[in-house]
Amino acid sequence: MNKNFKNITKDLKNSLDKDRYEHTIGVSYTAICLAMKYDVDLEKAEIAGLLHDCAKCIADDKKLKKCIEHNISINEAEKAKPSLLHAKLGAFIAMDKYGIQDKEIINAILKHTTGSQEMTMLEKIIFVADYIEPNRDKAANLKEIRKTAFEDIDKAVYLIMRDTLEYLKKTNSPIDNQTQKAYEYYEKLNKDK
Ligand code: DGI
Ligand code: FE
Ligand code: FE
Repeated sequence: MNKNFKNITKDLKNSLDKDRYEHTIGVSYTAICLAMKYDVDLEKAEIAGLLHDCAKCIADDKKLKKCIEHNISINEAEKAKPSLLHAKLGAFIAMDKYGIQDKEIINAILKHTTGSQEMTMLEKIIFVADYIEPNRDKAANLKEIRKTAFEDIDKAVYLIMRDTLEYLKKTNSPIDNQTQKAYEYYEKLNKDK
């Protein structure tokens, strides 16, 4: 590991629970592998992977409080399900606490939960690595998506969004506009191929 990231890793070990910390390390290494395949800066992939869930273990009421305190907008879906805010709040903490200034890294953290239309390669890598990292075992179609991730990343993004939306609909969860719009974009992109 890059020496500069040692402190961040140490800090994350304290602020995340054990499973979330292990997931974080898994996402970071998986993101590095995808970055090798798709010609993206390995250190950016590593750091974005490490920090993507840095706000995940903050209690929901505290997440809401911190967002209000720092003028981070809260939409209807986030109001109903504050855990969604860990992406926006994580991007803020990456800048504010960990001193990350790179916009590409911050955007990858910001978009990692809902996805977005026209994501950059680094954004897609974090979105996909989050779903396929080796500690994940419950998600649908993992075997197929893990393989697809290294063959056609746009297709992997689409498959993840399709399965996530199906799960959200089945569980009657509020759907963020961004999640829906991102899905429609990647669905069309894959159909037009
Ligand atoms: O933080 P992680 O668990 O590693 O992964 P994540 O940040 O992708 O969050 C995963 C959860 O977020 C997953 O259960 C699907 C959910 N999610 C994604 N988009 C939406 C959503 N949940 C709701 N309610 N609405 C969304 O639009
Ligand atoms: Fe997350
Ligand atoms: Fe994650």
